[in-house]
Amino acid sequence: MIYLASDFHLGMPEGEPSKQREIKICRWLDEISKDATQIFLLGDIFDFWFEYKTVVPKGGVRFLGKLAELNDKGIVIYVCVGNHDLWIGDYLIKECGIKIFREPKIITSGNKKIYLHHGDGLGPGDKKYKFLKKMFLSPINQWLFSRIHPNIGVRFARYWSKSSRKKTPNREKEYLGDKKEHLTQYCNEILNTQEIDFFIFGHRHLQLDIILKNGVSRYINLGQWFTGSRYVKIDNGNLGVMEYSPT
Ligand SMILES: [Mn+2]
Repeated sequence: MIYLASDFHLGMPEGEPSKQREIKICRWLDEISKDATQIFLLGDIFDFWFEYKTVVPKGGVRFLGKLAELNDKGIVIYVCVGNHDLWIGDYLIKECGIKIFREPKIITSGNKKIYLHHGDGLGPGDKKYKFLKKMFLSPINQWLFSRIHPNIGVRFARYWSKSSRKKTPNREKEYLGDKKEHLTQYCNEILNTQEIDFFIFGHRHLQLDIILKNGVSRYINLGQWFTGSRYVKIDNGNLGVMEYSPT
């Protein structure tokens, strides 16, 4: 059984709300671990993450421990790096045994082809972000950032993450239509050259299940776990969109 979820944004807001969300995520992971063979977390698992050579940000201990535990049980856990945690390095790989991917990944289940990514920087537009992403991923810039004391660097990054969210408070609320949504446009573009049954993304923070232009393929957006708890379960090509409600 394959399970997918996205956009936990652990660490935001700091303190209790994030901790409660972390506990809920761990319970969900426990629940699905009963029959999961693979788990895909499609990005922004942390609201901010940076690995200094010998230091990682505080927080997320239960969650990281749970990933390590499930990995030890033999469940394969993949994390697609999102725009909020694009500085994930090899700490999670070494400590928790997870597999990281940054480019879109196509998997198969039964006879279905499934296209996975966080969703940032795909499709037309968003030029400013695409430029920023290049800057953020430049090794020299990462090296420079790592020279700043973590107390200052991490605080600055959290502040920036918070203020960038404030600038676009309404962007997440509604679907803008097939012609305006970058990810829908992107899926339809991909369908011109490839046969894909399901596209699954996060990033948009809006739960979506859209039939694409060929009339059969679907674009599913996993939404976010601030207020939602959507996940997808795939069993031999059969896809179910579910909501986790702890019992
Ligand atoms: Mn996000």
